[in-house]
Amino acid sequence: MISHRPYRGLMAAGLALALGAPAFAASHREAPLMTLDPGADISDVYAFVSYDAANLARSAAERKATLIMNVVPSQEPSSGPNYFAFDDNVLYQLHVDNDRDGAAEDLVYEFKFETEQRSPDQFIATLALPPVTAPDGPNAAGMSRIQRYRVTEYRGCSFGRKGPKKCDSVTPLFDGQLVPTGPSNIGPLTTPMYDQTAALPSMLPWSVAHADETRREMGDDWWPYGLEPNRHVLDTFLRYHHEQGLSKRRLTPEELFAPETLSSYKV
Ligand SMILES: [Ca+2]
Ligand SMILES: [Ca+2]
Repeated sequence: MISHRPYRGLMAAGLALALGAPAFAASHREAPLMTLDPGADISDVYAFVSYDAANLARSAAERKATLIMNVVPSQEPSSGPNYFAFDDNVLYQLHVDNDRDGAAEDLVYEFKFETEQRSPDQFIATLALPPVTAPDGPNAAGMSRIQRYRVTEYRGCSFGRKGPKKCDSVTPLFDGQLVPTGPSNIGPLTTPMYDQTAALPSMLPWSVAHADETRREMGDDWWPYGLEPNRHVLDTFLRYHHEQGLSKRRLTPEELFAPETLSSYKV
């Protein structure tokens, strides 16, 4: 993490081709002081070739990649009613090393957030009155807090404490316009039609179709949460584990979790 003023800088560096880069990496709650600043705390960073059929049909050189940065780590889905937000004072950057020289400055995507608190008297960030069916505008009237962001693409810059310099190009994406973040997926009463409400439609044009296809193949809840919905998967894994000699006896799914976890949380 690099400090900038007035922004605190947060960058996920060395994506894709510089996995050996020593200085910056993602981790969950990796240092005591970092726990005081969850909006600037990276958890996971992902980079992969987008796997929709249209992209895979392109030549290797023409394929597009998906980059994902997660922040505000180790939160529970039930930690409402005011859910998690990005920080206007953090400079979020994804750094990419395209030429494998260990300097992840060939391509940088920078995200700056602006938060609007529209209803100061509403102490819950999102209410179902009326239900939220759009990320912004009249159909987002139930949201007292709306976060929007701008994205800037930097190519061929060198980055120092004062920011980028000597760039080949600096391009504001989305025509430099603010883009609304999706609301938290609170539930069907507050955020019905969540696929259409959240960031999916404003990201990639095929994302909604991809989600529809996934739902047809895997049902409405393709990441089931909790021990019971996943019991058969865990039990099968433990059976394989035992059959292949990796465990001395066949463990039960409950034995994978600390007893305190099972009593305190829906695991
Ligand atoms: Ca972290
Ligand atoms: Ca490089």
